[in-house]
Amino acid sequence: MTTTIGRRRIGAGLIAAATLLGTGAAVAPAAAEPPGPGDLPVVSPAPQEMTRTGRDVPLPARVELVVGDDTDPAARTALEETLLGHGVRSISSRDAGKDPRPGRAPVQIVLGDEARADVQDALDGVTVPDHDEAYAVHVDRGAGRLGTVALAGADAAGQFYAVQTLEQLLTDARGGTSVAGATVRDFPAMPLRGSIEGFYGEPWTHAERLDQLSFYGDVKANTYVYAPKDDPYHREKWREPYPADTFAQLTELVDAATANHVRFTFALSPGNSICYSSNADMAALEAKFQALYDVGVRAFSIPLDDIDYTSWACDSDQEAYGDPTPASAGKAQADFLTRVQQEWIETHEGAQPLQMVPTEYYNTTESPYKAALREMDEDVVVMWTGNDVVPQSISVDQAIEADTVFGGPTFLWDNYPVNDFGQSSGRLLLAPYDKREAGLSDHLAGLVSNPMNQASASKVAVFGMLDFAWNDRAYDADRSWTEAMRYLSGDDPEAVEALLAFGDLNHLAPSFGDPWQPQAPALAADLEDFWGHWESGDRQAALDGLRERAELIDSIPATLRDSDVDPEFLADAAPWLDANELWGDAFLATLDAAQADLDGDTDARDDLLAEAQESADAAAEVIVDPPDNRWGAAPVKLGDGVLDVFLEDLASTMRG
Ligand code: LTM
Repeated sequence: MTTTIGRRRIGAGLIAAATLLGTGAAVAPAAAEPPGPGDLPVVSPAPQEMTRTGRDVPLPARVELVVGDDTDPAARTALEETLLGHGVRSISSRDAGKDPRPGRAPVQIVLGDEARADVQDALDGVTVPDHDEAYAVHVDRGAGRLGTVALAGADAAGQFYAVQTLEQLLTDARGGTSVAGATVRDFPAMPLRGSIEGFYGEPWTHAERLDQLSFYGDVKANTYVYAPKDDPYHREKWREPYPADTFAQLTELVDAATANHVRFTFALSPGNSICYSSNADMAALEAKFQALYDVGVRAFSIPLDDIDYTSWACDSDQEAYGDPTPASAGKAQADFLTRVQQEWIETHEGAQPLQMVPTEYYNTTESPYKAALREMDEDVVVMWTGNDVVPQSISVDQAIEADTVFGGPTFLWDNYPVNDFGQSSGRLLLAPYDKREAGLSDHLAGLVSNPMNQASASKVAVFGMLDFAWNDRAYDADRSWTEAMRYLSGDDPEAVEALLAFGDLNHLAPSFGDPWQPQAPALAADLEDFWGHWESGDRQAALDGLRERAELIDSIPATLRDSDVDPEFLADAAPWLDANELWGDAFLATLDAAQADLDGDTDARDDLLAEAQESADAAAEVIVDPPDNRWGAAPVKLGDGVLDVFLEDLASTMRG
């Protein structure tokens, strides 16, 4: 069974089967000679440095893998899957330090720590950046069809990321796969990158979470924070242990995260009922953390968002901290979190600094609460959502202010593409990640997305966010958006075009005030051109110019349903695709009506306008049902305010 639509599209049984197929298969045909340095494949997230340094290396059917004790097992597994998914039939492995056997495979891939002697040789002078999670890839074509590929990591994660990059350097040419002749030196700009399942409403399913973890591995994310607001054992029943079956699933997630170099971060949100000064509550929290620690979790978080911080849950807090106020709540939280950091985190080997979400998470305004919270142990990492819960934009200056008021570099909880609030009712949020300033990486501890209840559809925005978190200074929203669609479609150009057009119709990004990204900007630009021609009197040019967009929109559902686009994405998007089908009909019928009008055929015009109205009415009645989201069943919003308004306006123009 195929496990993911992403880059490593390979079944679990395939490795064994393909390896058994033997070693006699022919070498892949020679790759085309590279036309120049600009012809390298796009790698996402964008590497810090990537240059063409030689000719492509044809990937033969037989490859030798050189490994050592230092080789990261997850990186090795990912590499083997990648090779077998690209036509390699046999992988032999050789221990570093042992001489190659006569008749060895034409291509050697050397995977390991940068310090290993044979890795250094294969790097041929290329250095791994001095940075956590850094890596280098060096592809060197020798005489004939020989070649060496160095995959070197500064640490285990670096090795894993070298493999992820290698996968994107594989290109098909003349029927065979080749490795682009590139040298990559790369590292992440932000230390923590990933997502926080922190929304209200139906939590993700176990299968969705497993799929997400594999996706995060593909895009070099290292963090998944488990914080679903509607998991009762995360919030209301935070003191109670997980039932055995749920705990078994959590354990499976921890293992899947580890296999993808993702830190499963376990969050407990006790703020609605905790007694900060109670040793019993401290013990309850520690017991819950301990259970997860025992199955391999090393990162923990205590979110205290969306709680009432103007009342106490017990008399002893009143005695310890006086009347409940934001300032006394800040002091109580700071004391409690300091105890967790110093008494529990620091006594548990390998545990990462505690993370927390303050109750005032949504601004950088100085306040008595924040002043009290700053007294907390300085190792505790504080999250912040930007200014406003769903901010219009996030600037470097704001991040600097956040550092000051929260007492150190903050961990950005970015509320995009989350769609659990009223303004997002009926919406799928598919616009690219945008309006975050380059340079934020200098001031943030990390960046996580709070995604939609629709896990797979969230990948569009999260892909961009992770591109930004890896290399904010090279981030290009449009490029990244297209790459996200390539990822989701398995690089099918027709599906990419349809996904981009669908994304345009689902582009509005709401906030608690005005939207921070507009609806359907590409369609809106085409409509502006239309009216320009129409009003200047060239109505035929107006209609001809818009037909292509209308046909594209009309074709989206069929193109996507007939494609290899991730079926989970299609399931998430199903109601929006249903509405799209009807809006496509309405759009085409309205243009046909305008054409009939121009041709003087008023009967045909009226029939077509009636048909368009019927489709538009039916489109307006499509609802999201059953609802994943806490706004419940809701009418689907698609291209709203743009397409519907245009169809109305054009019809009114015809009616006179
Ligand atoms: O943003 C934070 C820190 N908390 C909540 C989230 O759980 C919720 O998903 C978003 C969007 O509604 N808003 C919040 O305030």
